[in-house]
Amino acid sequence: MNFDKIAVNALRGLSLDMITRSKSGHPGIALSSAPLMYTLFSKHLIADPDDPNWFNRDRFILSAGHASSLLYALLHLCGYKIPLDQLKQFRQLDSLTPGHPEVGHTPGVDATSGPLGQGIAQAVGFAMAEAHLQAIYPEGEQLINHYTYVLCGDGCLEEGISQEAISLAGLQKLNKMILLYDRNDCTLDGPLANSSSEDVKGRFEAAGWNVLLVKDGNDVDEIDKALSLAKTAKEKPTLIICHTVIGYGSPYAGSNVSHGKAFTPEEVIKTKENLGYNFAPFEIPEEAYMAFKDTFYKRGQAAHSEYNKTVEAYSKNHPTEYHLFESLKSNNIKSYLFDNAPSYEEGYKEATRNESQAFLNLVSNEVPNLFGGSADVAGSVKTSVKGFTNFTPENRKGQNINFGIREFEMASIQNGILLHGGLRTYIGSFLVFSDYMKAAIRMSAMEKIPSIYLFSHDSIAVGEDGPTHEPIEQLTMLRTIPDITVYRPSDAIEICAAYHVAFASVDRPTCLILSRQGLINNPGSSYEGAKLGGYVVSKEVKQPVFTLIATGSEVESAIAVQKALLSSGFDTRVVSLPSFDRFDKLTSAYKEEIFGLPYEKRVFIEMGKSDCLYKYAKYVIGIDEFGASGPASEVIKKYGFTPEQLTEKVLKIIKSQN
Ligand SMILES: Cc1ncc(C[n+]2csc(CCOP(=O)(O)OP(=O)(O)O)c2C)c(N)n1
Repeated sequence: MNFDKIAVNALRGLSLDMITRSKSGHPGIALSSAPLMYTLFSKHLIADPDDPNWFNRDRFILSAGHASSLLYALLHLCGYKIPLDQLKQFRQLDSLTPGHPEVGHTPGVDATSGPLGQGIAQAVGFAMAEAHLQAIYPEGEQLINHYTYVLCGDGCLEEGISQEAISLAGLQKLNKMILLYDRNDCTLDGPLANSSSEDVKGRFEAAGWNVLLVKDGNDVDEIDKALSLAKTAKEKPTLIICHTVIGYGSPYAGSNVSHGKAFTPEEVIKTKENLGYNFAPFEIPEEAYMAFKDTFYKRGQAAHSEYNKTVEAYSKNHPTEYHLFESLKSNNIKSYLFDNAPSYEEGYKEATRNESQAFLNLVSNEVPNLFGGSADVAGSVKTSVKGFTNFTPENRKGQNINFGIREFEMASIQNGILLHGGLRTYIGSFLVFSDYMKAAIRMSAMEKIPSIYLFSHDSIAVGEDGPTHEPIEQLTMLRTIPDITVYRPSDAIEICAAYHVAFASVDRPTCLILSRQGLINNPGSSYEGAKLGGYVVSKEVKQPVFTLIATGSEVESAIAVQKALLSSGFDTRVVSLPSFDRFDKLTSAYKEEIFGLPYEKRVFIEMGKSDCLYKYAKYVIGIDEFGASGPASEVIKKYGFTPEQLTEKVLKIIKSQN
């Protein structure tokens, strides 16, 4: 019996039933992509629905995340623990079937997707992780050896990040990355031709990809052949352009109207009739399940048990490496890392970007699975690690990734690598360019992964490069992203604490904000205090009249102000607040104790946008305009941040209060 047709139609029918029931979703691509997804899962992809996180499974990333109904329907038919009832709850609160796929929430979903382009971008990270892991273990292909499949639509390829992604995947010859492109020639607003006239084939070929063509995206055999061919590629990633019809079979076939319109029940009946699939809503023919049971399920089970045997033999042949592999499969490296700060001589002075590099070197000695790099600013952000070689097609063991000037893709790759598992990562750029990465940083927070962002050149002290390179609002931007940790350490001791927090995390990204200029170790600097997020770094002599709060390089300045104020007869306290999000989690009693004085008697000093600082202090000395180009000391003076200028400003505030 030919299960192909019935299974494809079951996917289409179920997707429509889900969307129509919830009165929300995207039927157009579900109808056009069903044969692609069916062919991939029934004939190629290897995974085990009984163990959805099996480490050596093929990964699948739905870059066109709006096709979620199709993915959930597919996973259900494939035997993942997504009951039919959950398909009926599509897009409803607390269901297993949210609007767009969410990793860690729905079994079988390997990455969160929906923001177009980011799925392809993350997939590059998955493919890199696979290649690197295979290389760092002896006979590593026994431990890790799988494909990374992606499905995208026209929209993903219009997004700029897709270009960064394909360019890097081509350079790195990621031959086990296979991108299925549902070319239905429509986007949300209309025909693709309204917004793109590009030669996609030429574009991918120029980036070093194989390009295969499926002329009829309804032809399962043609798709099957293309996938088989793609898997034989030795040197290049493969794009399979599949010509399809948006809204296939529906009254809106070929029109963008089908893109995001929940069909009426009558329209669903009509579509099913056209497809020759006459089943009631959520009625599923047994053959549709069989179509996956005898193929996908059996293949996955056999592969998984074969893998278990191979790995058992491996554990005997390479016990040490096997143990390491097992222990690093989760992102957990909690057991290790600086439980104390190193001791420093009095007056020790260093840029926190240099301190960061020193810690990276230390981490690399202890963490054998470190993998990272920067967006062409390794020399400035200090992300190069002693002994690391470059990750290249010829040297898959290399731990240093040259991301090139592709910040957004770099951040997405990091997300992909961590979602894949088995490796710890870091990436570096200038703080001001965190804007380019914002969407991926946000994604890492939602994906609950321990991405580490090293952002140097953290203020107007950048100087000569001028306003385009001087971060003003970026700290605020990062601090407002939920579920990430942001650290702006003031010296070597605080950065040690920040490194500890970053590498101890298993489910939360961390941004480390680093200075370019040298910062002196503050005598009262505290490793434990910094870990908490805030503490008294310089006590009052007797009875403070004001509390000065600062972060990063401004802590040093605040302490200088404190000294100057004392000589004018004003006793103050200085609080260092390297991490707002960590500090905010502490009890109000602790926080009040640290501040010592009420809100009205506090001033916050930071060389950045002032808005979010009012949370802690009634008075803020910040910068609410773009910076200026000139030598750092002059720029700092222009904005009134020399210790003398700050003293004058704080004095004025204190006097106005008393
Ligand atoms: C970054 C981003 N911008 C916009 C959207 C909103 N959006 C969702 S689907 C879509 C059109 C995508 O077109 P295509 O990939 O061809 O999908 P199809 O029309 O075939 O469903 C848009 C604009 C989004 N999800 N992500």
